[in-house]
Amino acid sequence: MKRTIVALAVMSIGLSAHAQEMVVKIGSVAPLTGTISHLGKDNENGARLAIEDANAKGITLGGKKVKFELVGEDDQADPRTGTTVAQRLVDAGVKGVVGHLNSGTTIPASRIYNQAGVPMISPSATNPTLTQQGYKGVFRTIANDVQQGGVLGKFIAGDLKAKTVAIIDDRTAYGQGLADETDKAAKAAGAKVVAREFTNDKATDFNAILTKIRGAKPDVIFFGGMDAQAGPMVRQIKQLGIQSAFVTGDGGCSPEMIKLAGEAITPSTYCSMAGLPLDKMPGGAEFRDRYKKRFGTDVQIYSPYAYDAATAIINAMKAADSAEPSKYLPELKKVNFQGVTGTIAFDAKGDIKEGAVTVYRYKDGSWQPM
Ligand code: ABU
Repeated sequence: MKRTIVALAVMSIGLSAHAQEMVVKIGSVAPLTGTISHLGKDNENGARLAIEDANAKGITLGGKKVKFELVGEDDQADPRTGTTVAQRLVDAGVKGVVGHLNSGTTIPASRIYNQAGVPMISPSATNPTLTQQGYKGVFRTIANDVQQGGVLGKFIAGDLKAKTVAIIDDRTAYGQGLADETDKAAKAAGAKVVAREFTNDKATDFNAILTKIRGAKPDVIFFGGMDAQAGPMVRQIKQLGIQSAFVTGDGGCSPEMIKLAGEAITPSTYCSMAGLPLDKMPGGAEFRDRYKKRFGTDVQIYSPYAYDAATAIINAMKAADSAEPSKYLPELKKVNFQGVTGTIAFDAKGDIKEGAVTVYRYKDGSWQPM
């Protein structure tokens, strides 16, 4: 009899502890299929690690123990799919979103989240328009392409002393936007843009546009687009015997780009990153090791920024003692903490306050910060 009473008491304590647990869903959206799924998975892994860390801490909100749950969606890097999955996340009741990866999906999806009052932080979308729309719950943990293109233009005309540059973009919001900013800055720094060509974000054959560019003999070829195109482009530049240096932005600044370019990549290949080198980030070395241990792969590009984005959402919820977007959004605007990538604090528009840009050169099998 005594034993039964004790067992019932233990069960009821267990049940009431369980009843007090609250599940808080956080969305993560990126292309998980297609040519840049390696980058999408990297973003999701970053957000997942932050959520696992928060759950290990045993956070309570409004007196209830919280279990954060990641709800992953695949937007296939496609703007239309991006808005469809954004609505799906809103309908699933997510309280915040880490994503999307591409500017071309993030900008249209941000309208859905804004209408639903769900805060979103992109760890990778760099097109300036994202934070210029006047949406109150839109943020990013990475520098934007006005900053990145400004640095690249100066780098091409100044450091590389290029007199002439040919510019190619993939016609996405990111690729075209970064190409425009780089074009402007390179001209302002004294270089001449001798060709302006475009492709798309599914292409793998660039022979026609490269053959046209070969005739102009530019000192530098700049490409605004992702690693899935930049890698094969570098191979074809070599095959056509073009001697120009090759420069691209953060979308091509991955280990995957080196793999795709193969033996065609040389120390005249450069890329930029809208942030600090992983080793120079305050939490970079530790993140690299923990990421490898947890997922068995190396960091591609944006996972540290995704980690910080998810942590910013969770920290704002803690400060508000609530997971309700209307309650924690004012706290999200005020976050100020040392993240993996640096200080995480946003300006009035939602851009990261201390955005950095790093230029890398390919050397000895990896990207080396210059
Ligand atoms: N920042 C490059 C990749 C993501 C994007 O902005 O489209």
